[in-house]
This record gives sequence, C-alpha cells and structure tokens, in this order.
Amino acid sequence: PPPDYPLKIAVFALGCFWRSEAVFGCLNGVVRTTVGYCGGSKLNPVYRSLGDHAESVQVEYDPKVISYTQLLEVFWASHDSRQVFGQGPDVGNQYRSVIFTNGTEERRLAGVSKEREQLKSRSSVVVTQIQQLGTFYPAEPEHQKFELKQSPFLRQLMGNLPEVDLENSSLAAKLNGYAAELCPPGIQKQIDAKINDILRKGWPVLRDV
Ligand code: MHO
Repeated sequence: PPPDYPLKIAVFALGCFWRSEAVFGCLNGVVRTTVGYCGGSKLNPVYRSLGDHAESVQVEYDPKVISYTQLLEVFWASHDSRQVFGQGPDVGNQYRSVIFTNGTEERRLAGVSKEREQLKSRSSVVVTQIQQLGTFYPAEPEHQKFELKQSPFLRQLMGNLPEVDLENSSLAAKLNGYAAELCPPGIQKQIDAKINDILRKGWPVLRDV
C-alpha cells in the first residue's frame, strides 16, 4: 500500500533513457519510473523528433526510504558526467547529462554534489547541467521498461501484466533494472534468490521483490 505522506519526484538525464530507467528503478524506495523528454523547448517531442530535449527519467520515490542526496550519488556513479554529448555508442545532445531541480533545496543539493564530483579529478570538467525542472513529456510506451520487455521470461513471471500496469508497477521498475543487470550487487542477488525460490516452489507469479 502507498504511504500516507506524499511521494517525491526527481528527474535526471544521463544518456540513453532505457539504461537510466534501469539504474534508478532498482533502488529500494523508488516506487515508479517513467522515461521521457525534458530540458528543451520543443512542444510534444517524440523519440524520432525530440528537438532540444534530453532523454530523461522521472523517478517517483519515498523520501523516508531514499533521499534526494542518495539519488544524486547514484546519478554520479552511473554515467560519465565529463562527456559533453553522452557516452559510448550514444552520442548527441539528447544524451547530455542534466539534473532537473524542483525548488531551491534540490538546486542547492545538486550544486554541492556537482562541486564534490568535480573535486574528484581536475583533469577534465564536469559538464552536467543543473536546470530548473520544466515539462516532462513521457516517452512512447515501447520505451517504458524497455529492458524488462526484452525478457519474455521475466514478463511471464509477472503474469504478463498489460502495458499500463507495467508502467506503474514498482516490481516492473525493479525487474527492469535486474534485466539490464544494473542493480547494486546486493539487490541483484536478492532478486536472483527470490526468482529461484519461485521457480522451485512453482508459485504462479512474482508479486514483489
Ligand atoms: N544505441 C541505442 C540508443 C537507444 S536510447 C533509447 C539504440 O539501440 O538505438 O537512445
């Protein structure tokens, strides 16, 4: 059941959003994730025409379980913030690194964390932008929980939930990270164990991890 206090929302851009969603979806305290377009001015962006937006992930989290500061730590640890146009095979403005802040406290925390990141090495400059959060445009359904959808096994284990349920599910957010092998080692192992358990006992579906 959802808590009786409000959940919080954080938005980050750190390269291809399939991966970004997997990274944050794994974390305890993250309740829901959505990939989308943010940070630009183009109205109603779509994948093939996202204009000046960055591929982003919106993270809905329980602030009593995970803090904004902890999310920032995961953000820095999960990509190379010193590459202007993203990394690996994904190059371009759409893959830039951005922290979208909502309010002065988030802006302050983001600024402090960026300074700390810069101090780790002077040989290059951290190019991450800190930008006030504007409209977040959710991406097309096929981009939501993309990593999870590559695994028919995991989807079956979840009882082949319809698309909408998948998008809103905490379990799907977590398994999306598990499928991409992007969960912290402890969580990855815990999910392995749970899946093995279910396969052994022959429970119908996985409901929680
Ligand atoms: N290199 C990736 C980028 C996808 S990401 C959603 C691809 O397979 O197209 O931009």
